[in-house]
Amino acid sequence: MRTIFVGDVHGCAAEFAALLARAGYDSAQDRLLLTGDAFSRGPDPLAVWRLLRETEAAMVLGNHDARLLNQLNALAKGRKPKVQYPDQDYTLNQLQPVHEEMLAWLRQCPLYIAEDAFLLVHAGIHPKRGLQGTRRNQFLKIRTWPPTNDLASPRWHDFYEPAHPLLVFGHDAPGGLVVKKRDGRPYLLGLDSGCIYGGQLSGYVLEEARLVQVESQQEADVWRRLA
Ligand SMILES: [Mn+2]
Repeated sequence: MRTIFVGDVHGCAAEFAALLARAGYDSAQDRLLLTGDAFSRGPDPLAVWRLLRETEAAMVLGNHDARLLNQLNALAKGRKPKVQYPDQDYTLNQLQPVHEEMLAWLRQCPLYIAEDAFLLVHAGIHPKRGLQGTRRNQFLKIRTWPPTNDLASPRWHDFYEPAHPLLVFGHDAPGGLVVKKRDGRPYLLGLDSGCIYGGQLSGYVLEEARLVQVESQQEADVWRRLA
């Protein structure tokens, strides 16, 4: 069995499918683990959903997924969901046929997945307090350390002392792909390489220590303008 990590898909279904092909994904032998933020913002969240279900992928909850979960919860209760930007209306409309099952699925997505060989989170962990000392909002949104909105600041992982064989995260498209190695093997992998902003979709095959990337088919900044 192989474990294939996939970075933040953000509704980029064609790139997701291309990445699986490039990684040689085989449903009989491989499992998929996603860094979260799979649906929001991009062109085809419904096709991403179908691919996720078809492959029985698992995912940690991202900040966009947490918001989508709140919105789907509101809709399920007959309330109007809180929508901040037009791209969120688009995502909700596209996902209309699967709102109910997606709500149930998102509810069971954890904030982290920890196994002997790796730790998977969406944004990161508290660099000093570690996994157990990380709060929900930090799992979902941490980027810089100390926490600030300044994208030029050092990242949480610049202060992280490796405590897991491999820590995989997403969320930080501005920071780009991060690969930190020890003894020739990655111990820290940031897989959000900004597919939705015209960058790449990144994945990693654990057993082969192999990074897999496909080019984005999105035009830079189209989806940023809607957000
Ligand atoms: Mn995110």
